[in-house]
Amino acid sequence: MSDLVRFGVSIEEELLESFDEEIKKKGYASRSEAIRDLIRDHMVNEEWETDQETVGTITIVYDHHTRDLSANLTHIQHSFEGDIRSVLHIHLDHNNCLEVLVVQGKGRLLQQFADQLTSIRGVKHGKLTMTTTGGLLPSKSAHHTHDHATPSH
Ligand code: NI
Repeated sequence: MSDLVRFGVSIEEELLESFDEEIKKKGYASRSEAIRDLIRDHMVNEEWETDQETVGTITIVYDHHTRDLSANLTHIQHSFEGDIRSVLHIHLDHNNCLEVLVVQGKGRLLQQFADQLTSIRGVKHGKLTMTTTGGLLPSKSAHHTHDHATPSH
């Protein structure tokens, strides 16, 4: 962990009281931890909005019986210009599959990819979670070699 710095903040008493109430409900042990999380959350938005190299997860739920769906999903994933770091697939019940993709790349690229997957016929629900390390990520896609030695399908 990097060095901690203390700083003072002036804030209206009422605002601080409602903030304290709110973070208590959420289970924060300290005001500092809550403020750190708020700042990190802001940094995540900033990173995604400025289209930097970043990471996220895309969760989709789909009925695998839907015609052409599996082929479409595979095709879109192979055409993705960013990096799919990992995929988790769970057969939820007789019809439904849940897939979580861990993706890395430029923010806008990841958003487009999530939209593409979510809008396929048969995909019932899709959600992109944007996250970050809080620091700069080295671009993986820049030196990416894709030799299809271990096909995923
Ligand atoms: Ni399945």
